[in-house]
Amino acid sequence: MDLPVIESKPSPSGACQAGGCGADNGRMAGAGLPDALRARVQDHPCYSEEAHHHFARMHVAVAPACNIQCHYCNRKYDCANESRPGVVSELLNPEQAVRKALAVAAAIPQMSVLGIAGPGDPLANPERTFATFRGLALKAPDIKLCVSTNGLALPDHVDELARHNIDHVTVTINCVDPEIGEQIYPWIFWQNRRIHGRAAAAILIERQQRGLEMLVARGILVKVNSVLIPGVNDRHLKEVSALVKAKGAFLHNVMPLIAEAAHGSFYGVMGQRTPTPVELKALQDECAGAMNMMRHCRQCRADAVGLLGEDRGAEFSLDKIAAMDIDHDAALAARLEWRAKILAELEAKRAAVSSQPAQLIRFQPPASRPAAEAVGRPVLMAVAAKDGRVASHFGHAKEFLVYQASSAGASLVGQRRADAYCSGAENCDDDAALLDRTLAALAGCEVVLCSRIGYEPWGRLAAAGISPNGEHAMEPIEQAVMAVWHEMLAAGKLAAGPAAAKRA
Ligand code: CLF
Ligand code: SF4
Repeated sequence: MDLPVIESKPSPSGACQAGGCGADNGRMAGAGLPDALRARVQDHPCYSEEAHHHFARMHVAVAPACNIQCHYCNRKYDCANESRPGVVSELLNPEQAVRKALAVAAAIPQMSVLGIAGPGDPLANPERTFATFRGLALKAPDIKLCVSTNGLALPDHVDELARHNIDHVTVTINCVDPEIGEQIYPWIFWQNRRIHGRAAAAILIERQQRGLEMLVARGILVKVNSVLIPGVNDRHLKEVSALVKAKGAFLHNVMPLIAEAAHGSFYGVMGQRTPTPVELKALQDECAGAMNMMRHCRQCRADAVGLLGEDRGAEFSLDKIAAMDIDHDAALAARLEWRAKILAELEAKRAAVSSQPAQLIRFQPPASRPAAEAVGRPVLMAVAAKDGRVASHFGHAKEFLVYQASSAGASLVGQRRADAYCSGAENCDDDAALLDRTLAALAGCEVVLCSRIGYEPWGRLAAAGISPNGEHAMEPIEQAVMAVWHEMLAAGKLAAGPAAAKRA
């Protein structure tokens, strides 16, 4: 069987182009990217918003140790720089990790990326991390390799990352000022010494920046994660965003702090406030003037498996894998077939969009509706989505994707977690307390699109000023969102004014 061609990496100047791609290219694998760059991100669910509807990632928890302490971390849980605390991952050795990755890649043809993101720091465990990458690269060379690090050990490992053909590296950079850093990091462990306070933060920041520059110089795509900590780095992250973009980072992912007393982290115990969805979006919007922002991160676990937003890890415990009968050649063929099909569909979509007049790009209304002139205020709409379509029952949704619709088109601006409160297949009327929580999670949205919805939630949404809409079931999300926006425009509901300003 022919193996896929591994893309050669562009020169450092190509990577500078990566840093230079505009914030308007909010979908990251869209028409605005140079072809060579698009080829590198179009099947990575984190680096391409489009891809996240179609391609899956998995993490293997092979990295137990960490070389720093973050105030939002409790070592009982996974590294909070890349994954949310919750349940401790099943720690694997490299051989087990490769076996698990191959089993997942055989069962889920959408799988395109293997990431190592914890439970500690992958580069504080370099032997285990690189042994895992080596093992998988030999047996499944079509799978992209991805790593997420706090950056302290990064300069020591950039050459090895490049040698292993690791094309996507995430560095968590929460600050570029040691005065702010000492409020986030109580200590680091470096050169066989524990270093505290501002001196520790200064070393960490210097190592992160040096590592970023070295990666960019080698043409490796860099995503920067930042944890938004209200009152600590919220006013500072715009400066971080501008700096990492200037140094050639491809993408910036500002994630909300998770701090709950039950997690036992310093911030959790001290009652540090977490940001609201509105604060998160406002900061992402501010940074977007200078940087290409990621809006679809799910803060997934260090052993997450599947499409972003779903976790199929329980299907692939070591005992279940041992019982699986796997045909690796057939699995590889299925992955390549899936990839070719999805990429052809995305290419066709791009070609259709680029053949339209520039001012009508992005889902203009049917001829019977008003043209997409620059009138009408932006509207936030929550979508119960699956595979890029309006495809989930309202009561079954565990998350809603939030799109902003305006005369400029539809763009993803975030996601809100929800509890799937409905246990029945035919209605959505089950659990009132869970419904209350879902309603609270949808604050600020004016419309909810879903494939079906029951009478009770319909009435509750309407009473809360949110219009439920089940008329676009199975349509592609952006097409459905823009159709609803144009209906609202035609009905005279989108005049700019105080009410609109208040909602935004
Ligand atoms: Fe994993 Fe991270 Fe690679 Fe993605 S996750 S190592 S870049 S393959 Fe993705 Fe998960 Fe957000 Fe991370 S949604 S937490 S950004
Ligand atoms: Fe915890 Fe990750 Fe910070 Fe290490 S880098 S202390 S594992 S959040």
